[in-house]
Amino acid sequence: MGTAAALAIVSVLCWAALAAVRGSHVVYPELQSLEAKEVATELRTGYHFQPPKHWINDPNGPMYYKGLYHLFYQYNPKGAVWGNIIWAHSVSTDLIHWVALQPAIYPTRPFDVNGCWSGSVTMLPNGVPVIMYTGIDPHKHQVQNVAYPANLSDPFLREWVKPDYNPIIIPDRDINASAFRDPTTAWYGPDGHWRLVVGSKENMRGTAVLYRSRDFKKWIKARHSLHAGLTGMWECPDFFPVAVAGGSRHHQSGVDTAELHNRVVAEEVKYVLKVSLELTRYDYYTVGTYDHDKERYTPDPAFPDNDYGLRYDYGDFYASKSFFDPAKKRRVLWGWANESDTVVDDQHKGWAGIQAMPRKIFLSRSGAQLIQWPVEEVKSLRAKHVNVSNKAIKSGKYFEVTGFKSVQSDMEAVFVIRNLDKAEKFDPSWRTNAQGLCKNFNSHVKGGVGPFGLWVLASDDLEERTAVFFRVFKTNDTNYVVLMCNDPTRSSYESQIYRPTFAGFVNVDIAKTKTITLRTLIDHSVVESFGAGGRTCILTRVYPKKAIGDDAHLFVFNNGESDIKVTNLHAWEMKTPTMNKLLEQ
Ligand SMILES: *[C@@H]1O[C@H](CO)[C@@H](O)[C@H](O)[C@H]1NC(C)=O
Ligand SMILES: *[C@@H]1O[C@H](CO)[C@@H](O)[C@H](O)[C@H]1NC(C)=O
Ligand SMILES: *[C@@H]1O[C@H](CO)[C@@H](O)[C@H](O)[C@H]1NC(C)=O
Ligand SMILES: *[C@@H]1O[C@H](CO)[C@@H](O)[C@H](O)[C@H]1NC(C)=O
Ligand SMILES: *[C@H]1O[C@@H](CO)[C@H](O)[C@@H](O)[C@@H]1NC(C)=O
Repeated sequence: MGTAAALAIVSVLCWAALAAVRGSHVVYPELQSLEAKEVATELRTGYHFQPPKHWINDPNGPMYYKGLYHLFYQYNPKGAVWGNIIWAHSVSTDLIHWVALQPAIYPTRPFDVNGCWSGSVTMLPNGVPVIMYTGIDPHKHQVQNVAYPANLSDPFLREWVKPDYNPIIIPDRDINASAFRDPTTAWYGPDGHWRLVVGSKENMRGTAVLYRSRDFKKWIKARHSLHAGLTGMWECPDFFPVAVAGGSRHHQSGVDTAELHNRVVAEEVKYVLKVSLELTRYDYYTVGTYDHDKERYTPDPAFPDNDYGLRYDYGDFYASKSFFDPAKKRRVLWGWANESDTVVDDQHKGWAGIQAMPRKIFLSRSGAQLIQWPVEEVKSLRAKHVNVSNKAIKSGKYFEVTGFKSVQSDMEAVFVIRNLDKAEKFDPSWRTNAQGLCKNFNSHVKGGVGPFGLWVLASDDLEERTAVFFRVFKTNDTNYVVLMCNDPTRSSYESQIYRPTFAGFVNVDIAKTKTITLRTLIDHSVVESFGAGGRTCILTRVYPKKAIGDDAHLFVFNNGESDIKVTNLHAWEMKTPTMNKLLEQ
């Protein structure tokens, strides 16, 4: 079928009542197995993870095994919309260059005949990795299955075997069998039991249903869940330890989930519980304590445990999963960034979805939040470099960073604010609505201190541009609030594109530092920003029409009354790594 015919069908179907939601994805039955004939390259990302074509979503079971990083992910081998879900599999030596292997897990047995959904890997003490994933059975019930490598000597772990004793966890009568998925990595308790949680809901209550097992085969549901909250279905829970400052290990080092039976270690760690909210489509986390005996996780009171909780990322970033990397003693986070264009666009492009750059995560020194930073290996892609130093930007002015191609680049900047007197007054009721605040005070609205920051993927006439910026408000004479925004409302002039002004507050003492840093990874249709050294992160997908290829420009702007100074700005063109080339076998 030609593209025109395919598109005609698409436009008839998409907006018809056929679209339904299954799991948490919109389902287009007629498009699920419509093979992409062509792959549109114009807005494809260069160094973000993606397969050669078709739909991807959640990262699954990331791990390190015998010198290789493994990433599995939810994949539709047959089309560019959600459906036919299997576990695709890729490996890398550096988290940057990827080779695609044959799919690891796909429907073969009654316990996963209707889909192989998300899950995690647990490294058993004998060095054997085991996958636990959600299978969709003949009754469309969500059940949990395990799979083991067929050949432990193969560092690629190409082949996985599903034992006949699957499924190993089935929903009992108290559990909604249509809302019971995404098992976590298991942790080992001092009592010799493995434990893990599965995401679920009871009416509006999201729950992390707890199971325990001695042999990883027979699992028993605990009397109460690990934790629950009134936020609707919890998808993709992730539960892991983080080092605290002042302990015997550096606070930036990762802690292996499996190490936790050791009580000495337990005194030097806090726990993080992250859940993905099916209703609002974002990932939030709390930091707290875990009581092995009572089998309970308790968030520390300082962390809002609700819709206003701290987020890994205030933009397009969902279904994330972390793993402990023993090679570099760090915890690495993967997260899925979906498309913001339409299903018609995705059919046309032949692909949909990327993974955000893997991020190193750790608890901040103060313990108030997690810090995220692109893994250091990203720097290996840096090529042509330009820099700007000590450049003042007066009120209402901007300048272009020239001499390099910014369409696929990495940029780090340090902004200095000399004077905070002009900061606008902050209304305490705005505390819970950074996104709404950024919508009202967008990059075109002149401010006191800020908006200042970048226009990325901008056309030379600035008709198209995505703004990444900061704005400082004053609560009183000594206290300030910093807002970080991503405003894609002028990224292109396609009316159908989803482009909310994403925003988060930044936990910095601006009165003391007078400085704020910004790192932005620009990659054709993704803008991934890390404010204040990774305290606030925002990823956005944008689809410029003019600002593509060599016509994409990078500007620094200041639309506030106070002058701003860029003390240092470094920008690099980024090379294109090997991205999921099929391994010759
Ligand atoms: C297991 O993997 C190793 C390493 O790739 C290989 O040499 C060996 O032939 C494999 N064994 C089987 C039974 O496939
Ligand atoms: C079970 O979950 C499904 C999917 O979210 C929902 O449609 C259904 O109403 C739930 N059933 C009950 C009894 O809550
Ligand atoms: C920044 O660029 C200038 C030239 O514009 C150069 O002399 C200087 O060495 C560069 N600094 C760094 C740190 O690369
Ligand atoms: C300013 O606001 C902060 C935080 O809201 C508060 O702790 C502090 O006491 C206030 N200072 C004054 C002088 O009102
Ligand atoms: C990504 O796409 C946008 C636009 O279609 C939706 O509004 C988001 O809900 C969706 N995000 C996720 C995590 O599915």
